[in-house]
Amino acid sequence: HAERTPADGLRFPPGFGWGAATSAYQIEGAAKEDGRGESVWDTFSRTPGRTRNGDTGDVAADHYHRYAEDLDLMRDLGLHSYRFSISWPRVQADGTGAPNQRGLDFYRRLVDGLHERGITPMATLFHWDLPQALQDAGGWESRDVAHRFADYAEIVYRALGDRVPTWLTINEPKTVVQNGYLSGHHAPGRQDPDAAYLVAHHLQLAHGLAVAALRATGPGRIGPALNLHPCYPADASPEAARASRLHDGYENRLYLDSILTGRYPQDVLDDLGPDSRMARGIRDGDLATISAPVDLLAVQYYTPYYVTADGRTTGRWPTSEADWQQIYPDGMYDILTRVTRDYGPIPLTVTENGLPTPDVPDADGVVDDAGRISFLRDHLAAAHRAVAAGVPLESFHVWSLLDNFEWAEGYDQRWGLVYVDYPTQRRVLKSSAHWYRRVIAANGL
Ligand code: PNW
Repeated sequence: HAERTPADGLRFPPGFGWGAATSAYQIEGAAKEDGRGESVWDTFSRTPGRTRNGDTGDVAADHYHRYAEDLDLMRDLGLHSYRFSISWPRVQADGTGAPNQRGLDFYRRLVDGLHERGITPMATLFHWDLPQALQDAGGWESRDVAHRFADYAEIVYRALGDRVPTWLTINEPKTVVQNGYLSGHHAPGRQDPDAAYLVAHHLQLAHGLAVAALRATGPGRIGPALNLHPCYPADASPEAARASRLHDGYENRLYLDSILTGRYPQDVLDDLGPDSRMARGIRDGDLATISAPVDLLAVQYYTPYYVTADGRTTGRWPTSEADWQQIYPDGMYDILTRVTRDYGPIPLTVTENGLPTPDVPDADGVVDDAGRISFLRDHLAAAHRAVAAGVPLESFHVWSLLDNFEWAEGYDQRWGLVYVDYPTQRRVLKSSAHWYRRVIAANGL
């Protein structure tokens, strides 16, 4: 059990896993190498006006070529766990058919390099880089894409399953729904609410089919990676309570309930209506597929929502450089304890938590990101309180290991523990990286 003593500060349970996270399109670059096909993010980022400064992931942090150096950084930090994602278009250029061995070989080298350094790999199968050819065939609006995802997952398990103990299916289905199909701020840049929730259903279905594919292929733990947002009513009125509850349905229960209870939340179904494309797209047996037992739940926490009586979200807490992020560490405690209370003691891992800071090396080359240290300290203290309250949290991953391509924000926002000087690709450990190394060594704060 977690302990707290005045002399020691906050100790995490023995064996707690300390990690950092990245995703393929955000760090790898090498967009045209070794048979990689194009993804929706190649298309989107190369379309004028879609990303800040027209930035693309063509080069990013050049991790595809510099992975060995990055593995050494991870070892120097003392990481126990590294969460990365596999690029579907590296494995299947067009999203179907025979695997591209050169693409799989890259991940094999990466995974072997992790084991050589005593770091446990945690692989995400899909972090938003859908093969463009599948988008051209309808993307996630097409039910068939969920089946193509399960085929792809099986290829990856066969190649890497012996060396990757923990698998995550789909990173943040909600962000694909909301940013890809509601705001249009992310690939594929659509603004179509009716399509958005059909996409949600197909992403959930794809998750369930990928779980079944792993069970049929070999051992290994598997679960979803969900960004969860505690929702709080903005005033004491019954209207605000009701609005906050429905907001919670769209943000959290749509994804949690379908996977962990086998039902979509009725309030959300009622709100969408029986004629919605989602309602019409749900077939008999789909929820049984979606709710196949999982081994763990990966939670990503960045920000809470404060919901007004008329259903808008509003500001209450200080924001980070990301306009959507309000800094509220107690939200970490609230969301972890709530998941355990509502869904039972399923093993949890935090797979993302972090913020962007305006980092610049000083004259001595030091990158002093004090804001990241205090953010992580406060969120870890909240996670520790959740553990002390009985939450089965087994590991924590900072988003992100490296500065990287922050989607529509391009390279302007720096989320890494490690600074990347893009013109030279030189890596510099920020103050937070040195601090995190000490946290890991002490198993706590
Ligand atoms: C996550 N929100 O996205 C992603 O998994 C990462 O790839 C990304 O770099 C990171 O968080 C930082 O943005 C999110 O609006 C996007 O609350 C939007 C939200 C949360 C997470």
